[in-house]
Amino acid sequence: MNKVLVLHGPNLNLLGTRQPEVYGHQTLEDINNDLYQAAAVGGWEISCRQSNHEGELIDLIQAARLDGTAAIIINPAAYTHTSVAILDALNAFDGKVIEVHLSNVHQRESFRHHSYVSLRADGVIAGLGSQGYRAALKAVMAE
Ligand code: CA2
Repeated sequence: MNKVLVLHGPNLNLLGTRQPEVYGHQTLEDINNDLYQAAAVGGWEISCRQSNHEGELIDLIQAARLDGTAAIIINPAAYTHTSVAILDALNAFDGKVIEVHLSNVHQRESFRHHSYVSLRADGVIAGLGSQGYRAALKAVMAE
């Protein structure tokens, strides 16, 4: 069965509890449940993981290299703008990579305009809220 890994970076475990005007009202569990359902309908295996730790996200990306994962959908959160290490880990992954941001990072502070992960991503979705994850999964499953 085709396999996709969804990675959520730091602080995204707080979704739905604060700053709904920026990140929406859905919790991370709501988003993941929606993705599990859509993947099941499409016949894909899916794993959704969140971590507040850069090294743990890197370990998960490295594990995906070896377990037959076909694609990674990643919202690296603040690490988007800082992490060469996550970029390096993604560069060692052969499958498809889609970068997702809930907010339109280009409408926000200038430090959010640069993404290391975009150097590797096959596609980038920003500003569509939780629908961005669903769109990313649809693109992955269409391959
Ligand atoms: O728009 C996005 O998805 C971001 O990746 C979210 C990150 C931010 O650093 C990026 O620039 C853009 C922040 C995630 C923090 O999530 C929270 C959710 C609820 C309450 C507080 C933080």
